[in-house]
Amino acid sequence: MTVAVIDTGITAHPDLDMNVLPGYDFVSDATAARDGNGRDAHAQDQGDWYAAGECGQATAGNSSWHGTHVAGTIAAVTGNATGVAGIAPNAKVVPVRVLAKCGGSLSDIADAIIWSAGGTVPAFPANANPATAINMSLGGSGACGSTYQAAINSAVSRGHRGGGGRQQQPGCFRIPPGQLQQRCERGREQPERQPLLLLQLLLHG
Ligand SMILES: [Ca+2]
Ligand SMILES: [Ca+2]
Repeated sequence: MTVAVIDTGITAHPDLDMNVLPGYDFVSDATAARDGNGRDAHAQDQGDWYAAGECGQATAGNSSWHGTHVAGTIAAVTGNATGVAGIAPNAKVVPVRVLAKCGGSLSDIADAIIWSAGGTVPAFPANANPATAINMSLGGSGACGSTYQAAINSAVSRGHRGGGGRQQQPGCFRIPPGQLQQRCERGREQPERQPLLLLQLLLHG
């Protein structure tokens, strides 16, 4: 199973590195990205810290390193007597960076969804490791707009539709946190089936 983690990117970690595949940085705002450029092939998390008065916050905030946290929860090396065990120990993670200082933009996230699933994003190289699951542990307020929906539809159209697998309803929805583990375990226990595409979208206020 290949899980695209659409989040803040990735940092090197000895309990995770062997399960991380090449990703992409979809953050188009170079200032927010802190890597001196817009989109590029390096999904390194540069930190999303902010000073007091920035990002609509009165007090300063430290970097979350949220993408690495999520990637580790999914695919930390298991059985090595080090750190933690991933809930999907046979999974590989494709880190896709969309969140940086003060959050992320809808257009970056939408393109990242399409790219992660193996779809075409004009002017960008194809993803060599299309996701069988996409994890988006990020939130927002308001309705699911047409840009998001189009991206989700593109991704879901590349998912498995038959053979007993379950197709997620294509749209913005919320999955209770505990269910991700159940879904990953189901994928591991049924290797004869083509994994279904899972979009875990947490788009709620
Ligand atoms: Ca960049
Ligand atoms: Ca470990």
